[in-house]
Amino acid sequence: MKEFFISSDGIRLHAKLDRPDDNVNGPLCILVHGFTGHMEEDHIITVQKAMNDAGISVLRAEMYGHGKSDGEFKNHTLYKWVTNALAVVNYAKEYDFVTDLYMCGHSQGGLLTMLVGAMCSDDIKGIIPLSPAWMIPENARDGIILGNKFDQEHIPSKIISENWEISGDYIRTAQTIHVEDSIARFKGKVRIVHGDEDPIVPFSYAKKAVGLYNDAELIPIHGADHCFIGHFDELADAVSSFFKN
Ligand code: FER
Repeated sequence: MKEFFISSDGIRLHAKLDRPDDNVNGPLCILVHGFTGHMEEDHIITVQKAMNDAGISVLRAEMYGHGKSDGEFKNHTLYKWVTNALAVVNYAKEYDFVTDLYMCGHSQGGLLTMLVGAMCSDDIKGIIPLSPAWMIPENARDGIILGNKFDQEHIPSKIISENWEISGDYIRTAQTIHVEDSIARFKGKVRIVHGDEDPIVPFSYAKKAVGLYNDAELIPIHGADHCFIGHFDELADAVSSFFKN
């Protein structure tokens, strides 16, 4: 494992690279956590190990305001995350050992994967959104953020929840994003992995996305919640089998 920082417009992004074999060229997958998440969460580690076992190098990166990266949580936005993820893609493209590039992310990181995959479809061969929270922009337009209501036409300066506080700019920027456009633009392979008992991101969104993508499949994890607790073996299989075809 190598630990380092990737620069993104003056912001330091904390990153870790895990390679199955330092002497072998092969694919690399960028892996990103969700809203309030970080790179050491159990479901993220499960995915990293499963990919390494399948011969895939994994570059975990923490986005603005998360983990050990720069920035405050309350100031993060999807725009900042997109800028950060583009910096990570550009960083990964510089590695001599990489044959093919993939991207995987959980929840808000899954939404990020859908957006950045579309922006970089010449460079990213396939994407693996895990419980992707792609209803965030639609919810922002409807005045909802993770179950908290606000006036969508008069966005407050901040939104305060039990466990977090976020600037109104998170909402302002999220409202401009139309994920269907990104879905239509990505022509590579897509595998969505989603628990059918996810109480945070409805499973119905995974079914809808798979129907809209050019080349997508859904791996449902029966009985699993948002973070696949108690279902890590199925999560690992769902991810590693993507690379075996
Ligand atoms: C929301 C629903 C889900 C939301 C965020 C999420 C910020 C993402 C959760 C996660 O990344 O785990 O309304 O608003």
